[in-house]
Amino acid sequence: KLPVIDLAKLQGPDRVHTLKSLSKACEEYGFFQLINHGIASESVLNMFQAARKFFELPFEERSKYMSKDQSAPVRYGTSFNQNKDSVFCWRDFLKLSCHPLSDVLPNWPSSPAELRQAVVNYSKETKSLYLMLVKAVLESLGVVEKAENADENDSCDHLKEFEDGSQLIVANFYPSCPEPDLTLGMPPHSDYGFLTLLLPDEEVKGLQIQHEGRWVTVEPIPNSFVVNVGDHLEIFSNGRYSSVLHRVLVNPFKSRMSIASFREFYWIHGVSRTQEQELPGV
Ligand code: AKG
Repeated sequence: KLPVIDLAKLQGPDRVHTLKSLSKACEEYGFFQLINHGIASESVLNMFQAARKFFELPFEERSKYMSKDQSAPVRYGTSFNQNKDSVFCWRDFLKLSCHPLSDVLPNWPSSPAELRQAVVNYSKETKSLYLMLVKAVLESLGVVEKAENADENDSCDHLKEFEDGSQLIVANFYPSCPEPDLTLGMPPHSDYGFLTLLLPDEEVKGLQIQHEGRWVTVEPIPNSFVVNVGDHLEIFSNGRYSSVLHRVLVNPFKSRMSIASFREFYWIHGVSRTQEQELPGV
């Protein structure tokens, strides 16, 4: 079972104790589940529904957003390349760059009609949650003493750097797979950023993390995020917090969706330690 962190407790009298639990989770698992995160369930629902509708569009419509340019404001990808006999992994994705919103928005898909608004709302809400978590992480590392009351010349400057930077929202869609033992939704990898905020499918499991040499399945908790340490935070913390390998299994009967939100800070842009392993049997 993954450690659970209660954001409400982080903001109350239990902060010090909760910061210790946060620290332990980041050291021992590199992952935790975040409850009472304060993001409106409507924003979450709208985000999932709009993304699902996008994946249900005809291929001709979705394929308009395919791009080899890694920095394109929108990129759609599918493992189901009609010209190849094999699949790399069993996943479709829609990557939307959210920075700055006014510049990228006109490039995002215009269909389904509600997608743009859903992503704008969701990205704004996750940005504030992200900053709250970054403050907590810095405090747990002892980089700032108490983030909210931090000395202006010292830690506030430090925190300010976290307010800028890019945000990427990735919707993942894993279709049901007739032979789930032959492929993976996503191969083992660690995330490159500072922290990843993931909304997993509440109905369908699939995410596994590496812990003490085994693959541990994440049990979804309703209305919660899965948060994980990325490579940048592992480096920033001098290896105290771990950026842990994780992967996604596919389901023989049900499709699965997840929404990941990544942020990258300009001052550590370019630091990357991608770990991708070959998939057996694919
Ligand atoms: C990623 O987007 O990097 C993931 O690992 C997705 C995990 C998931 O779909 O549960």
